[in-house]
Amino acid sequence: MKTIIIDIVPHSESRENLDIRMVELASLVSTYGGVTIIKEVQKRDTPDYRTFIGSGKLDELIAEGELLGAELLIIGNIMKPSQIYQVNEILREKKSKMQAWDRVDLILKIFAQHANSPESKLQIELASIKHMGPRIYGMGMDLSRQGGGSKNAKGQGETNTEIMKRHLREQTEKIREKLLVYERTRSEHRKNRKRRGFTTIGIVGYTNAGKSTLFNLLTKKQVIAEDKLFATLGTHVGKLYLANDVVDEAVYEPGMQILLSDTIGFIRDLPPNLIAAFHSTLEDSIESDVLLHVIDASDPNMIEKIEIVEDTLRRIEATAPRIRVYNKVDLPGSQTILETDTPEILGNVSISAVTGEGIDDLKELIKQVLL
Ligand SMILES: Nc1nc2c(ncn2[C@@H]2O[C@H](COP(=O)(O)OP(=O)(O)OP(=O)(O)O)[C@@H](O)[C@H]2O)c(=O)[nH]1
Ligand SMILES: [Mg+2]
Repeated sequence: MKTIIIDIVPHSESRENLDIRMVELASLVSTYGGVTIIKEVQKRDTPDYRTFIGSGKLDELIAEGELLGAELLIIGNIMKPSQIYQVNEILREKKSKMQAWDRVDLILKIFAQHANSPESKLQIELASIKHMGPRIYGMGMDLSRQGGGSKNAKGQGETNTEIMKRHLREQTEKIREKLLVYERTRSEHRKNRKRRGFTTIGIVGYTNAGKSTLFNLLTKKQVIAEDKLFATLGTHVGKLYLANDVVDEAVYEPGMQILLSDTIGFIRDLPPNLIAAFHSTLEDSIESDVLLHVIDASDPNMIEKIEIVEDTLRRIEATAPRIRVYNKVDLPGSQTILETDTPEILGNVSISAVTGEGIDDLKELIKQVLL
């Protein structure tokens, strides 16, 4: 799918940040299966009220899209429902083949592609209603203006917008109820694990940091790990094998078992609604005794991504102490450990989940932290 991407940034944004944002946006597009044919950056301090990008720029992009046969226009920002609605209206009026999505639309589409459990499907449905709902009200308003509307049983008029809102509210309720069942099951499982004396470790981190690769290495499981954003959407739990040449199992408290969980990754600018929708999936990590924060040390934007993860953890109230795992040190240019005196950070370790370098150090650290 030929795609045009445009990112709107304030004049103050640094050159470096611009590049980083663009690389991430392009990799979201390719994760979705799109082929980026035009990348544009527009510098403006306040987005256009009506269309976010401004009608001049939009016209330009529509013309370019027409010429190159583009089907998708991705705006790398979070737009107001009315703005994205307007842009799509303009595309329709100009008979463009393109559809416009904002950043959240794109992430939701990727989530929908990767969702393979009934629970994650429900979570995405919920997040989509939250995100798309107001846009649908917008369409409802248009219909009302065209003289729509109907009467309810009591004979009182109910506008299309009201009907739409009520319908979405009911949908949301239904999904919430279904999700609650999963949430209860998860919470039962957690209680069982506690009763059986399991210690739990949750793997968290930015998307594509290597969480699933590390999970597979430590649990000998085979969760899909690939160079795509949001390859993992559900939660996987496996037993952590601590015994190896360095850590003598006899020294390790016998009978103490550790469960490791791998889950969905974080990304910048995740709207709270989206995070909330994934709450039950994230709960296994939130409620862990210890967190492993996996960091891609080869990423030039490592420090900012660490901050985004910390911020997201705060937002979901995941307060467990954590070990920072600097991954991908086999890659050239990978950075060293960022020293920190935050008391919740129990330790730092450099590893490669691919070559196995540093894994013994990590296990040793886990042992020290847990015993
Ligand atoms: N060179 C190198 N590549 C790695 C390492 N760890 C993971 N990768 C690669 O990084 C990519 C992402 O790995 P995943 O394990 O899927 O990352 P993730 O954090 O689970 O990503 P999501 O589930 O998509 O959020 C894959 O292509 C891995 O092969 C490492 O230590 N070194
Ligand atoms: Mg993963």
